[in-house]
Amino acid sequence: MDSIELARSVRLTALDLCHSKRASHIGGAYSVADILAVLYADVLNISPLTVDNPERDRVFYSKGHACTALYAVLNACGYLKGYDLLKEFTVNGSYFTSHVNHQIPGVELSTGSLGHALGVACGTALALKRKGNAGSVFTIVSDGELDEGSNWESLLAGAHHALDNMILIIDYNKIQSFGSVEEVLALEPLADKLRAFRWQVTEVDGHNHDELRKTLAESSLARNGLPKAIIAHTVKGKGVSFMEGQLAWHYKSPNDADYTRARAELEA
Ligand SMILES: Cc1ncc(C[n+]2csc(CCOP(=O)(O)OP(=O)(O)O)c2C)c(N)n1
Ligand SMILES: [Mg+2]
Repeated sequence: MDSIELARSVRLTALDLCHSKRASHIGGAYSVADILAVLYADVLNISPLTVDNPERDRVFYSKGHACTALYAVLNACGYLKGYDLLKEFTVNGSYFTSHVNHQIPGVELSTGSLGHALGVACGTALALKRKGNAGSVFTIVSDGELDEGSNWESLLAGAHHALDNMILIIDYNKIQSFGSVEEVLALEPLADKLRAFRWQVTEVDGHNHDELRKTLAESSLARNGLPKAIIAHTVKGKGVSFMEGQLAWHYKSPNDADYTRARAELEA
């Protein structure tokens, strides 16, 4: 499956999951869908057979509330053999909790309490460097999540330890739970802040697969003493017209009518 088909499949599966289980956070799943699709289709040195290989690339998915997108990409890429994601999602006792669970094959860290994965990823990247391990460490954070001070401590540490095997991807959809990022707690000028923290910064259209592929691949290869931050400009709810840029779809679950309309748009 190419990255475009994979992204469509991720959005369709997230829609099924959120609709059938009355689950939340479809807006944040849709803003990150293209990033995940390009990573898993074209960039990562990992496969269902190498999830435990020490030399693998790592993905730390910090925005654990948007679990449906991660579960969907792992499912489409064959990591979840023996599981029935659609049936098991949110069922009591199943691994497929409504925030990301590390017991699932291919998941490095349980997340959902925002602000924790970047620190763990930096520690992992430092350990890999010390061992001479070639793996890259990708971390995906949301923009509202950057309100958590723990991220800024991790940014300091990443630069201090020259973690050039670290690639931070910011899903900059400009919306958090209860308002826009700029009105709740402004991040701008974000690129300048990251550069001042001594991270190499690239800004991309987070829905343009060619741009994502090029930037992610180059960032993974460049071992130049600098950790990399990719600011991916995205749209919350991307792919479904009535969800795009709408705060309500941070939390809202699609009803039957929403489901039918969204499915038709995604399949068109
Ligand atoms: C530590 C912590 N505080 C609060 C929450 C509740 N919460 C869930 S999602 C969210 C913010 C969502 O906005 P953003 O981080 O921008 O994510 P995205 O737009 O990608 O969905 C919050 C505050 C949480 N999960 N963890
Ligand atoms: Mg956001």
